[in-house]
Amino acid sequence: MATTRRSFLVKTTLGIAGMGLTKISGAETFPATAEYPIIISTWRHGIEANQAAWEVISKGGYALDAVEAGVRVTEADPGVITVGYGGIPDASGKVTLDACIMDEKGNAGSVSYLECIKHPVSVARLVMEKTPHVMLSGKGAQQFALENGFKKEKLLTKEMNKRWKKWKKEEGTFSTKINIENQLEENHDTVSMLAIDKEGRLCGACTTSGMAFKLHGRVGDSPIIGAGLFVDGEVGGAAATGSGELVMKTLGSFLVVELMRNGMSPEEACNAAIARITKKIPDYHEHQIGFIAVSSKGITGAASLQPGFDYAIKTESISELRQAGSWFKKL
Ligand code: SD4
Repeated sequence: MATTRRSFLVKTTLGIAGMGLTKISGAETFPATAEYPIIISTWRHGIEANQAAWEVISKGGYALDAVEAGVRVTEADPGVITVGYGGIPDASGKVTLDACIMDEKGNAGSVSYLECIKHPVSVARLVMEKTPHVMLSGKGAQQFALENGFKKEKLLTKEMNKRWKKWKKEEGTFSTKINIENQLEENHDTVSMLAIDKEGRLCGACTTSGMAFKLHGRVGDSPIIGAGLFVDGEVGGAAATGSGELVMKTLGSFLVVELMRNGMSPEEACNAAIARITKKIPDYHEHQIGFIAVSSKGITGAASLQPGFDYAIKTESISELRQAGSWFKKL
């Protein structure tokens, strides 16, 4: 895998006595947003997703309806080539989708390796609400969706088919690419959203087409409860984006929420989860990971491994894109 930018480690002491943590540099400093309703989403496509979620929440709606409505916007947008319709296919030319959803009570639903269904997040919600299970995968997930009124649709656009053919000819084997999002190239760019509604109910959702040209059958972190997303309505929620394998090996979102439970702020917890990855995974420098988090009181935080991870925040008074602090700093 080619590393396209030189980076160096920035490690400064966090100042949490005895925790031996490292601080992530480069975060712009914002006043802690201790308010709700609030919505926080990964990447710049989170702005439009937040807007749709806000329409639900501002009218007094449920955070679960809001996160579903929000990420459906990204799923339907062929301009976002890493989520839903128009997503980049796997190595065999098939678009396979992963998604999950979780409510304030800890109920969860998820789908993985789902083909030909445009809104996997809504199927995940049905799994949560209509079955005794948490996760359905592949053909079974598709059958469940069809039985519940979803239609089979072609998700591979002409443009993505062309790109796949080009990739097949020129590369033909999978590789991760750091910070591809900022180079305006395709790779991983999941939308994850956390929202607290007017009644203080915290819910989250996460949906993706996964890594570009992944091996056929590969499932990432996004549909794994505790990896791509975790919500504890009494503590907070967290969600991830980036190289799913690293997030799965460290159960990243669960870790962030547990660190918040033990007293860290959302930002400190995101930083610590990134630090954990650097400690446990030898080739971490070849990947990008981003975490977003919100406490049950509405304080937000984020952190990433490489520079360039941005996330969108929406409250009554603000709608903006913020840059997360990163472990590596751009030279
Ligand atoms: C995955 N985590 O499938 C997803 C991809 C991603 O931003 O998050 N992209 O590994």
